[in-house]
Amino acid sequence: MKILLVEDSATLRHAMSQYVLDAGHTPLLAESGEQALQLLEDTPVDMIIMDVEMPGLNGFETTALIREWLGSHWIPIIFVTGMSDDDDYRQGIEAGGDDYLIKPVSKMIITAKIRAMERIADMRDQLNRLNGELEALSQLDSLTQVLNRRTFNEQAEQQWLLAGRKQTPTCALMIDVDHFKLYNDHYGHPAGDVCLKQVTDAIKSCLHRPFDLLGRYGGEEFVVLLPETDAQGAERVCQCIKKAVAQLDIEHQMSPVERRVTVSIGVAGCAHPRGYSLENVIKSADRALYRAKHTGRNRHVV
Ligand code: GH3
Ligand code: MG
Ligand code: MG
Ligand code: MG
Ligand code: MG
Repeated sequence: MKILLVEDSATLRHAMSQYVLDAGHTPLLAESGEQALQLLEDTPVDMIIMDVEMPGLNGFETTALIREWLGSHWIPIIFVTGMSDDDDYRQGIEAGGDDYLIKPVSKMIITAKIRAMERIADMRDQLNRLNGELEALSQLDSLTQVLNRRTFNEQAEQQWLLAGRKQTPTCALMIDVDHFKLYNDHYGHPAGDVCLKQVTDAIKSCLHRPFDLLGRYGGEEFVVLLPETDAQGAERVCQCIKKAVAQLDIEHQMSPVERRVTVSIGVAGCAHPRGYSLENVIKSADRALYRAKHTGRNRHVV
């Protein structure tokens, strides 16, 4: 760990710096609160050991400023001070300190306190990692691992606004598996799940750009947003998806369309998006999908 020592007495600074080194960490030194703040601007540290009585900013003031500056990023701050009143102790904790040691402090105590704070910092890291994983999970549909409806809407809205500003054509596709209820009824729900995953992969294989968005909109319904794509581009993507689904060659004996799984696609919004809301374009893709269903399925309709 990088440990910042803020201490105006040169003797103490060097003694503590040796303790920190002996404990296997890297000491960084500041003679004043001001110097500490300056150093923190371009050097991330893992822990701070802070004197209280110093010329200029005192340790409490410095700590309060550091806490404000770091926001929700917590690092341990330990006061080491000659001020031994109960009220000083209270003030130190109030200012944002995590521990309060009264001078003289032995090497053993400092080493043990560093170890205790290190353990808490490890827990913080673990929590942050878990939070990151949860955040990622909460954006995805658990079966297909594509964006869930909420996240699709959020990200699509951003792309849509950008497309409006840049006046670039953007298309939306609604994709729905044909006669999927019959598929489930005949092959069972678990087989239906496998089928949905395969259809997802087929759709994905036709989306090549990092800003193309794919979401699971409902049970067997997917939605795609294609920024910077005109009607011809959308046509190519639809052909690709139909071909990729056909190549999956998933048997569907009960389907009156074909004896394999097919999809219908509704396309909308390919003109430049000024004046249209994303919601309207998706509704319009849904209406086109309805027409695809009612004109025989296994097709795309604009
Ligand atoms: P259409 O061609 O008109 O779209 O007919 P359909 O049978 O596909 O449409 P319908 O909306 O009647 O049925 C959709 C079916 O999708 C019903 C539902 O049980 C199934 N489904 C929805 N979500 C899942 C899922 O996560 N897994 C499985 N296996 N089935 C699902
Ligand atoms: Mg001092
Ligand atoms: Mg339906
Ligand atoms: Mg369907
Ligand atoms: Mg449906």
